[in-house]
Amino acid sequence: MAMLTFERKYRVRGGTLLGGDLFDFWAGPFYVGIFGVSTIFFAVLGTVLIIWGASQGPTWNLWQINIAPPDVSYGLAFAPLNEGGLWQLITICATGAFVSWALREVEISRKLGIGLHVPFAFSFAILAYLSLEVIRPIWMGAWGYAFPYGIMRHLDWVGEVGYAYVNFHYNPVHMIAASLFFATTLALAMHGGAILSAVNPGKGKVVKGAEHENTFFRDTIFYSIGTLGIHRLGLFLALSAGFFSALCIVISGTLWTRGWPEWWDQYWLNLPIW
Ligand code: 07D
Ligand code: 07D
Repeated sequence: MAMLTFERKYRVRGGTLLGGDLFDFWAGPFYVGIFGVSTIFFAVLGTVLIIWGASQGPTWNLWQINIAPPDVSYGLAFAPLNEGGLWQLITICATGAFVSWALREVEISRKLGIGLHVPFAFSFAILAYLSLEVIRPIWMGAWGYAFPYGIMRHLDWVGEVGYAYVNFHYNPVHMIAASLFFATTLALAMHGGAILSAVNPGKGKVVKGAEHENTFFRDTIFYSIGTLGIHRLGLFLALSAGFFSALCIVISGTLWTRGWPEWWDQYWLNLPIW
């Protein structure tokens, strides 16, 4: 079915989670929906608040704009706008926009009658964000432990938090997460390469299919995971990377408060083989 015919057939009312027919329409190619409206509301409000925060700061340089969370002394209380209150409102807007976006993806998937894999995947990014900005700060007792909104400043935060635990590379869960990120890029590179090599073999050559791709992997590594399997593996690797990232930061400062290299000393030095 040609794309335009397909879209006409499937762009029908229904499948919404909230609000029934309200906002159940398209603006050009974009589905609106109640969650499209709430995404725009939170995203615009959050952006205005960032611009307001920037106007209160010393610079308009995009890279240096910084909107910091409240000082740790405020604990989990609301802070005055210019002392972290803006950061708190922006965090509410960001969470509202991310969750609205995920729910809009759910509504579109339901309309199409496809699985919820995409919103499920995006929810792992939201989980990682919330682990940094909400779960860990609440667990540690102050919003001041969250990362600040600034392109360069948030990198300083990652560095500072990394060194606060002496060497973050020794965090075993960070090791798993980093390995999973590497594994994800390896899988995508091999998958993208395999597909292109078969369907885009060069001018004048016959396009090949799944049998060729499967045989390539059986010949090189004895095993081909298959056409569906590679997508399952890719999704699994990527979601695991996000999950273990969220876990590695959430346990730092909560379950483990000392330097991460020390974590290994607990049992490594006590192994009976020494
Ligand atoms: C390619 C999809 C497109 C998305 C893009 C991001 C904004 C923010 C904000 C003006 C892959 C658009 C950015 C809308 C504008 C203001 C205030 C996704 C793609 C292009 N980071 N981070 C970046 C965010 C955290 C870290 C770049 C967001 C954690 C490191 C961009 C979040 C930690 C490095 C950015 C977030 C961390 C970056 C490119 C939220 C651990 C880099 C991102 C909401 C996860 C890299 C100058 C990219 C860089 C970079 C955005 C959180 C670490 C500005 C929105 C606190 C080490 N981060 N980041 O391409 O060059 O992502 O920084 O959680 O080296 Mg970051
Ligand atoms: C949080 C982003 C969520 C995004 C959302 C969507 C918009 C819309 C609109 C484009 C999680 C936003 C959308 C804004 C955009 C338009 C139109 C993603 C998030 C909801 N580290 N480290 C990680 C490595 C070191 C440290 C994760 C490697 C040092 C700390 C990953 C190395 C020290 C933290 C990772 C390395 C250190 C991390 C990040 C190498 C510093 C975290 C990925 C090779 C001295 C963070 C949950 C991630 C984390 C994290 C990898 C080095 C510290 C596994 C490969 C040793 C403090 N590091 N790291 O989580 O776990 O993405 O966050 O050296 O907090 Mg690390």
